[in-house]
Amino acid sequence: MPKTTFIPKARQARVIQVKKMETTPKPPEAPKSKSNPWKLIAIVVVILIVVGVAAYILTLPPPSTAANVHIQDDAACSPNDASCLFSPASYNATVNGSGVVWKNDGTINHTVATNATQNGSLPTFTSSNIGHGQTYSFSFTAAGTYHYYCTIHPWMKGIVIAK
Ligand SMILES: [Cu+2]
Repeated sequence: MPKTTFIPKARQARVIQVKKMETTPKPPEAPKSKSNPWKLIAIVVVILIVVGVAAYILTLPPPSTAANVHIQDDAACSPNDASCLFSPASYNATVNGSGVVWKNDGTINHTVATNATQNGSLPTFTSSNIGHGQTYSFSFTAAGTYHYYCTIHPWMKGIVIAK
């Protein structure tokens, strides 16, 4: 059974009054000024430029992750696994230039450590574990050929030639 709302007479009159007020014709709106299509195009172009520049900036790799030597692996690195390596195996660095950056593009931890036996009196360095996506950098201050390897996977070897 539908609900019927009881409206007292006095209120009914008011409702009618309000309804009457609503039906009064609205004054005609002021004619809209014709929008300039070039203005719209200019706004769209500006938005596209802003979005484009933002997208470009966001896709740029942060400078800290710019790597010189990439560490790669197959997630296993069983002994003498050739797919676990430093790329390039030999890298030319500038003495007192910007440091050489190793980046782990693999999935498991690696290290970068100088082979003191092969390098003689050259400065030494040993990184801590470099996890997936992490970097390690070393600045070369003495010219020479630096043999290095991964302490976790000692068959992974590389060379930095600092000149
Ligand atoms: Cu390793």
